[in-house]
Amino acid sequence: GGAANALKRDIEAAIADRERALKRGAAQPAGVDLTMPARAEWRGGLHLVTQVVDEICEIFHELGFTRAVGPEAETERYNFYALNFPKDHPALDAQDSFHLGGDVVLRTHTSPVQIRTLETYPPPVRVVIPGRCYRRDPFDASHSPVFEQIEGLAVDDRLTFVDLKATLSTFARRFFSSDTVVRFRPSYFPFTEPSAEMDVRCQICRGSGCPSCKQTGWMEILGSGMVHPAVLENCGVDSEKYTGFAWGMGPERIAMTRHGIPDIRLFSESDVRFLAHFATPIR
Ligand code: 2U9
Repeated sequence: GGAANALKRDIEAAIADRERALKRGAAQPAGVDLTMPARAEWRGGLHLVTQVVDEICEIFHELGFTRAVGPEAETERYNFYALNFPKDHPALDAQDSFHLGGDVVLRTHTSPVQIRTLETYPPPVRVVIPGRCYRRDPFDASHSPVFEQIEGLAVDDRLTFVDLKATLSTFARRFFSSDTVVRFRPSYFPFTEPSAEMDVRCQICRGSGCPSCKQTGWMEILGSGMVHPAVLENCGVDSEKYTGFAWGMGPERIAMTRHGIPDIRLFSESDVRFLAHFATPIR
C-alpha cells in the first residue's frame, strides 16, 4: 500500500509538471501542432459481394424462403450424381473440378445443400443457399476459380413454371427496380427440365445496346428450371406427388452488372481504394 501511494504521488507530480510545461508552451517541438485533429481511424466494412448476397437472401426471405448452408467439401454423389449428372459429364473431369482425394471434391455449386435439405425435410420446402464454390476456371476478367453462388429451391404440390417465372421476376424487380423488364430463354441443365435462363434489360444502357451488354440490350442474371423428377426421386421425394423449381446465380456477376464493374478480380485483390468505395459500415 505504501509503495502504491508513493507511486501515485510520483505520477501525479509528473503529470502536474508536464501540465505546467505545456501551459508555458515550452514542450512543443518546432513544426508540431498539438492542436491538429488526429487522423480518422480505419473502419472495417462489409464487402460488396457480402452486401449483395445479404440483399438477395433478404428478398427471397420476404418471398418465403429460408436461408440454408452446407459444407464446401462434398462427395461426388452430392455434388454430381444425385443431381442427375451423367458419369461422362465434362464437369466430373479432374480438369474442371478440384478433387481432394477419394470421392471428395470442392463443391462446384451449392446444389448439394438442396439435396441434403430434401433428404432431411419433407415438402413443402423453400430454401435459398448462398456459399463459396470452386471450379478449375482461368482467373481472368470474367472467371474466378473461387466464387460465390446463390441457389434456391421450392418443392411443393402443384408448383408450376408459372410459380418459377413469378418468383424470379418479382426478385428482379425488387433487386433492380420496379420497372425492370425480364425475359426467359430456353436452356439446358442435367438437374432441371425444362430449363431457362433469365435476362434483365441492360442496367447500363437500358436496352439500347452498349459494351457492357455486348450490344444485345440484355444481361443474363440466372439459370433456372423445374426440378428433374429423377433428382426428386434420388432424394426420396415422390415425383408423382410433388414438383419443384430451382435456380442459380452468381452474386459477383450481379454486382458487376449493377455497378458496371469491369473485372471480377477486383473482388479478391484487396485494393483498399476499391473496397472502401463500396464498403458499408457494419451495424
Ligand atoms: C436441386 C435441384 C435443382 C439449381 C440450378 C442453375 C439452374 C444455374 C448457374 C448459373 C450461373 C450457377 O452462377 S452460376 O454458375 N446455375 O443455372 N442452378 S437450376 O438447380 C437445382 C439444384 C438442386 C436439388
